[in-house]
Amino acid sequence: MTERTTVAIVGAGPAGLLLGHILAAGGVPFVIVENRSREHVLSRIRAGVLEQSSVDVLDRFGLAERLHAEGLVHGGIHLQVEGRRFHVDFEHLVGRTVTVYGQQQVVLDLMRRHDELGSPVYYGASEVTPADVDGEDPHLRFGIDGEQHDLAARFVVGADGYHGVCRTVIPADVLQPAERAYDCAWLGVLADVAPSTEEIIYALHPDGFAMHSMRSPSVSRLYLQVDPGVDLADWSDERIWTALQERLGSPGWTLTPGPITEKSITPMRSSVARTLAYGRLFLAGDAGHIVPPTGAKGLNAALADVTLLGDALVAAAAGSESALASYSARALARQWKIQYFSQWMTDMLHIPGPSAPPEERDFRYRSRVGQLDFVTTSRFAQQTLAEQYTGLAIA
Ligand code: RFL
Ligand code: PHB
Repeated sequence: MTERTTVAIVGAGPAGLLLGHILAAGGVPFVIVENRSREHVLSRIRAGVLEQSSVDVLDRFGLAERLHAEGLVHGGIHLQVEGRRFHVDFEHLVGRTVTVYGQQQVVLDLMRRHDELGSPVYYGASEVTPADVDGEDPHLRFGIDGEQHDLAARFVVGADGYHGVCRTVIPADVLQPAERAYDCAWLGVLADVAPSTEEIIYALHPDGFAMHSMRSPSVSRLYLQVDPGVDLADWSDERIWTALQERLGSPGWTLTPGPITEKSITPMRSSVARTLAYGRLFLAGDAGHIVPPTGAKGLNAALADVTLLGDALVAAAAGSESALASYSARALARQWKIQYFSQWMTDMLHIPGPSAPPEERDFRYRSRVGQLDFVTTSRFAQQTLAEQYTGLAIA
């Protein structure tokens, strides 16, 4: 089957689905092609924090109705060190907030609106293959239920995540990602229990980092720093709750455990492609860059990318390609600020794992206690954190 569109979007994660809405609002034809089933896409448990800038973008396209009804507005976060818990008050410091609303819910809202609009979104596509993206006649080839599709497009967007196909069609000497690996990973759990805190707690402990987040008034999301190679089978629910209680413990406070409904390990790495543009192919979101989750930036950066790219594609479809020509440079300049912040938060809150020499762990722990003591007593440091955590302008 041969089809033609203006923008072929690979990937129906938050980036691809929001881009579709921006193009729809601008009257630009598009097709979204996703290799997993709709159910699989909706079942992935990931990010939970939306910057104010992300909420603003969803509002701009009328996509935030349920978010405003069900999302939890947080005026700050807690930083904890040596059992001392300190509230960083974003509203007071920078007059901004963040909203805790699961990535799954964002994706569900975006999908439902595409259903209402009757948008062309293919799920379960096989062998998705971008072709001739560096020529005048780009194509996307894929199979649906055994039928071969050949989609011709003016532009192809890779919104297919870090393990997607689009970045692989860019020659290695052009893509050239700058990368950093971390010596730790996060064990994340979802639990059917009311959160024991109103706002997120980020804690540094001699055993490593721990975090208490949430998804709703009755669902908690918690994370523990672990070594990258650990086996989930070694982490019983009881061991997890004991470690969380130990690391998040603070005088006069208790953590209420509950049934764990999901467990996973997330490795931590940073990677930024040298360019997000190759011929008529543009990368957005995790396809172009990833950060460790400590700053809560991945989802927000994906939404910011497609805001820039969507506006540029709408202008290009109307005959002006100058915004598209500068998309990669603008998105990467913003992204490197996000990389810096994510690295800063990660380094501040993690120490080397148990396999590192004890003297090194001790030095790193003590220097981070010093850093957290500084941040929790300096208004300037808190303002810097608050400005970045609540989100940079998308421009
Ligand atoms: P996604 O969400 O990975 O979506 C890409 C989509 O492309 C599909 N795909 C393909 N489709 C067609 N053909 C192919 N060959 C394809 N290959 C892949 C995939 O199936 C998928 O549907 O990328 P996108 O849209 O760029 O969104 C990025 C975010 O998902 C990601 O950055 C965040 O989840 C990162 N992240 C967090 N970000 C935040 O802003 N705040 C947070 O609090 C936060 N916490 C997290 C996180 C990520 C985590 N994990 C598991 C990686 C916490 C965790 C634990
Ligand atoms: C989450 O709720 O999943 C979450 C919150 C803050 C982060 C990362 C993840 O920094």
